[in-house]
Amino acid sequence: MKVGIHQHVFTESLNTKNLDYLNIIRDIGFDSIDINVRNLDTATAKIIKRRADKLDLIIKGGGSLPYDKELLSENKDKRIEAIAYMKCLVETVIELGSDFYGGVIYGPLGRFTGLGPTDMELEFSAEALREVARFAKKYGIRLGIEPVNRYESYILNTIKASLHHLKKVNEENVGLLIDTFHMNIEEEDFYQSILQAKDKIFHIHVNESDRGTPGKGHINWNKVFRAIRDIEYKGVLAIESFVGSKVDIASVICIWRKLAESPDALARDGYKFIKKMSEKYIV
Ligand SMILES: [Mn+2]
Repeated sequence: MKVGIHQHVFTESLNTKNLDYLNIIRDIGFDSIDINVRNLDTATAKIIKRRADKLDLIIKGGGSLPYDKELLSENKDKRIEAIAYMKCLVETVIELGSDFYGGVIYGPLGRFTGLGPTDMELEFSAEALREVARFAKKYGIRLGIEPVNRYESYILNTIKASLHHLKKVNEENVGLLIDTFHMNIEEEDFYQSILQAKDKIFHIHVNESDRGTPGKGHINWNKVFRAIRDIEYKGVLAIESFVGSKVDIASVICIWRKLAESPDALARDGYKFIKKMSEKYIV
């Protein structure tokens, strides 16, 4: 099983000055890195790709829609603007040489109306995803919609609702990015919910109940790994946490404290734990 880690464990933004994080990650043993493509220009993306290639490190693109990209607005111009923005992010994913782009890409993260999703909003979301998926497909890129907990979005909170949305989108290269932190809040059972999604799962964020070090909280990892084994998941298990990220992320997902001693400690301890669990269940 390939184990990855999110850049946000180390830093809010990757740039030409901190590329050594890639070496640190590789040295620990990780096979893959999740990179946030928001605020990443294509020139920097190219440089990151070169370093990752040298290290034989896989890249998975990520990045949720910001608050001001009103993909679900009744105003058509705003929707067009949001779709154009998403295509720009996909262009950065192309430069990174990644085959994947996922996150809260079905509506703006952290934006609420006080109601659940309307049929019209879901239709706008599906329409936009269809358009971006067709664009991404030309470059061999798959999209992953990530259901997140109710405090971060009202559009898709569960795997079940997301599978329903996938049917509406109806594009083969759109699937799920599932995340154990969100699942711990919204799903009834880790095993059953992973099983129902099966081969629609394109990417997985292994994320502890407190968003700290995997293995130190109360996620039912035995159920998670049993399910991953039973669906014969072949993708990456990427540790996601936010030790190295500050203001920009905190304002949306409300992380106000240090989740581990250091990014390095979280990465090492998390890697050991995920490796141990996958050896127990999969290898
Ligand atoms: Mn996640």
